[in-house]
Amino acid sequence: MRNTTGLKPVPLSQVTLSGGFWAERQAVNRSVSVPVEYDRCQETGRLAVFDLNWKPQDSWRPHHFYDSDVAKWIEAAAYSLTTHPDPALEGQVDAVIERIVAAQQPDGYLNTFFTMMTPDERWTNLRDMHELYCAGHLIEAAVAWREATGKTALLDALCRYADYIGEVFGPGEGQRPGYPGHEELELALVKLYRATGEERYLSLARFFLDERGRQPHYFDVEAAERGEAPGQAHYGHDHRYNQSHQPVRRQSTVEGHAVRAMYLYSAMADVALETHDEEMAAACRRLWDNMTQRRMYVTGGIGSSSRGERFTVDYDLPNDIAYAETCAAIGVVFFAQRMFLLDGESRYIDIMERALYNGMLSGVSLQGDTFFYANPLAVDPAQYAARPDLFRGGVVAPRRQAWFDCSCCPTNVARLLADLGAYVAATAEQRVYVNLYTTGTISVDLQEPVQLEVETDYPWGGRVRLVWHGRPQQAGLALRVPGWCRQADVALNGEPWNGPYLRHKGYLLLERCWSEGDTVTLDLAMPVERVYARPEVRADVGRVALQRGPLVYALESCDNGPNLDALVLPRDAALTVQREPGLLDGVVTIRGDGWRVGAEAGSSGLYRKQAHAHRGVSLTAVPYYAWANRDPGEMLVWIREA
Ligand code: FUB
Ligand code: ZN
Repeated sequence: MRNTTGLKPVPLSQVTLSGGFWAERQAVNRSVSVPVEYDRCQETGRLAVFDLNWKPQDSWRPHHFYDSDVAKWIEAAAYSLTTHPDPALEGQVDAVIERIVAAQQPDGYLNTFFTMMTPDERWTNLRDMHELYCAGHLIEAAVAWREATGKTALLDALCRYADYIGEVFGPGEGQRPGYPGHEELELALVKLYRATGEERYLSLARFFLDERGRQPHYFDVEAAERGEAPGQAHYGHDHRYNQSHQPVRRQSTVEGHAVRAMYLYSAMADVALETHDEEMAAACRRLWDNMTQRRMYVTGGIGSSSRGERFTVDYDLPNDIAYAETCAAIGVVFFAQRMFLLDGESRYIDIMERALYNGMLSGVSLQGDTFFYANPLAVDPAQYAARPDLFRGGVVAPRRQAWFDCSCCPTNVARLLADLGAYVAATAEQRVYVNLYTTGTISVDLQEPVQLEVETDYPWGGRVRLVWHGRPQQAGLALRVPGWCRQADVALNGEPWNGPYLRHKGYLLLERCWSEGDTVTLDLAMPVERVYARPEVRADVGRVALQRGPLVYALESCDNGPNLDALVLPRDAALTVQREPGLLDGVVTIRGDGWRVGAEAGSSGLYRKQAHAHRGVSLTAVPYYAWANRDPGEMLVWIREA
């Protein structure tokens, strides 16, 4: 049995982010994103649905997963209030919760779309209609709200709903052997189990996982009951689309809709962890390896195809038509955290960090009021405008947008950013693991209480200073050495560390009797790195990406002129970094000398027989997450290399 690490995340309430990179992003999230998302939920009827009185003449129409957007907004507000109390926001959430609770039906059912629009169709189309998905998001919101405020009205309502779901679904006589078409409820039930201690929620989560992909196939059976022709595929997709093509324990390649997949695998890892289920854990590890070794962008984005928002085949990672939904990168963060808890290896956090700093963070503007749904790695706005069919116009744009018809991403970003403290550190017995380096404090109870004060300029610089506060005690401090880092030096109280240390599963494990004021300085060498994809990734052959620390960089046309594909970076070009406090809320830029192809004047004709001339140019790259915050233009991650 491998999954016995005993690791527990340090809860959000015990971590403060007091300055630096993530604290700044959280401040924007709190002061801009959370309020604007409330307004947009209000303007679009997402709040009003809970009043159950929609009329055809209303300016909006209920949608079958509107409930989930409001639930994610509540979660964002709950996490934000945990670290930054705000009575006005709390009152606003309380008022929303009152409307939600009032929408609950006498039998416990709680779904606005079905209650209002199709009351006779409850549970008739689990495959497409997101009933169980919405239930999951409401449960997550209820747990978060109880944890943030101690208030139980929403949790009580959602326990009733979960109990009702547990009556409808299950292996017993008269119960349905169904499961969510869009996974989400499974991981929410594990959260509900942890919040209440009620084993039945964990069992229900495991039931849903183990029913998935069994024969006779539930989605085929229910489709036949709806009178659909056998084999009629969901939006043209097969059972892979929702990961029901095989029992989950047998799956070994990441398939289908990427967000669904991440929520499923997260729940599988949760159940593996809670029940010491080694077979389930092994499936999670296989899926993780397949995803990270073959089907993930360098930004941590996943799900390369806009059609079906899904995974395709190994190494199919096109850049310009990359879908890489923001929610999918968020799902990677969820899955990574659970894999870390399962196995205690830092490689999972490496991927979490990749997704956080790149594919997730690109989803929100620096101002916090506009969002990307898709996160391509190469953008030419003219092409986007001309070919909306190819790029699914609307969700992929050279500019972030205020909201979407299907607006799952904005509230997902808000809830993750507000909850970021919960990903910073973990404990196992007498050991503190520091996973994300960010200025603030981490408070934990080992044999004695400890407060770790962390100060760092990360991700701009690799120095991290950690001060131990607390009574003397023998303990371990496990400092993550990021996978991108080739040289990590550590000092204690100003002297190079000369005590024993272990490199353990990617951590620098410092064991000693710690005393008040002991100061550890970790220096992570952070040069610019050139990153190459394996040649099977056709889109990246002959190209290089620039990375410094956890940040992947991109060229933008506002710095480099139009047609970024005509730029070439010689392999031996020196790359320099510059701190630019006035640019893009303060970034480090990377510069190097390269060439521009085809710079000759007066060249005419589409094709010619002479090779084009090259002109020397200086290239400037900015962090990928910060692209599209200036004049709209082109962007490119994978640069041609000579
Ligand atoms: O279907 C609910 C959410 O909307 C999914 O998670 C996203 O991919 C988007 O399709
Ligand atoms: Zn989304």
